[in-house]
Amino acid sequence: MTDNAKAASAVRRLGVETASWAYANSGTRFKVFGQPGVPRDPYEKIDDAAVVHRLTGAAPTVALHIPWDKVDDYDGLAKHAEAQGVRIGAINSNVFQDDDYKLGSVCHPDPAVRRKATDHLLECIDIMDATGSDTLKLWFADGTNYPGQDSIRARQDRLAEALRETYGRLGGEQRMLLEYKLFEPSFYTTDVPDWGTSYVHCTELGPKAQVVIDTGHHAPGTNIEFIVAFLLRAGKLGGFDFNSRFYADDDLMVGAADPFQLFRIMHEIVDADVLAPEAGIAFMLDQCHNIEPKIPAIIRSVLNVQEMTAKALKVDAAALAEAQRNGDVLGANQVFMDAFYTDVRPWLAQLREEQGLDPDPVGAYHRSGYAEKIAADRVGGQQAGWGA
Ligand code: LRH
Ligand code: MN
Repeated sequence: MTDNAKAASAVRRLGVETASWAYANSGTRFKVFGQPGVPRDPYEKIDDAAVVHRLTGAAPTVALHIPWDKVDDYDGLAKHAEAQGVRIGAINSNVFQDDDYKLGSVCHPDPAVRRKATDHLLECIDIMDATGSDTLKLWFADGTNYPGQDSIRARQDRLAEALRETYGRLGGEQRMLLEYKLFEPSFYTTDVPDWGTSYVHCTELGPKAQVVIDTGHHAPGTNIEFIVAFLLRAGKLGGFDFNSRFYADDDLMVGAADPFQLFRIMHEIVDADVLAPEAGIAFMLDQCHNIEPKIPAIIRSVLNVQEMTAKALKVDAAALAEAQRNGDVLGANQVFMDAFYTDVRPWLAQLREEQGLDPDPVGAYHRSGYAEKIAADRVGGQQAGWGA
């Protein structure tokens, strides 16, 4: 198989997981703007995710968030997804919106609150069993706002205890991904603030626990691709929550604020030969479309991941390795930049046509009339959101 054919096959097999909550209303503390046609329930969120997959051919799974996607019949929801041509992906826990969690959830000083939070994590695994999901994604807002508020070490002991119990409940092929975030909503300590903290907890837990990198959760100037390379080498990278930002956890479209960063990240993935689905790296979107139309924004995001991956597959690996071996700093950088500056869009459009897809998925969405249809159909009821 030629390099070009290998690259084409790799791109065709790339699966980006969209987020159910990105189809719903979201905003900031200042305002949550509604939009016409926003889903009212998880079924309608899955319908929209299916449209993204139908038009891109590259978004076969959709992540759920509990309780935002709570339903009476999870098996029924999974069957609905299947009928629509997608599958349920990661199940995201939520122990950050209940009044009891003001001082934390699994790290809370009160054992009764910790019990409640841990029971929610276990409930999420029940939902994985019911939907056929193999991935539990954990993010904790837990932290403190003032020095002295609580014991930093004691909170880590509490966290480890809850993670241990949750890990023990995982069955068969199931795994758990531990997400970290530098700050917000806590502003002094966050109990899982960085990759190192997540890495140590995941290593203590065992092989079914891995780190998830949310690209919006780092201090400004953090070299994220270094973290990617390090965790890959350690066999502890489980996946990504892709988005982009100019300042903090802005949750903008991946590749919008810093396409070169996304290219550098995907280069580490391609270079380590872990792009294929069987390598088990989850490429998930975790975004909020506060002002832009949500479905075309998510289509655009999937295409951004495809484009930066295609550019990474265009890196002349042999020339790069030789320049690196020879200490040819500028030569190596030139090889790297040549790939980044390669316009892969015509090639991707051709690949889509070969797959029977419209070469311009965003245009195809606008031409489909789907936006008008859901705006007309989805009248009444409560538009879905973060319920905060
Ligand atoms: C926290 C986070 C986490 C999700 C939430 C929707 O900022 O990135 O991944 O649970 O966003
Ligand atoms: Mn995230």
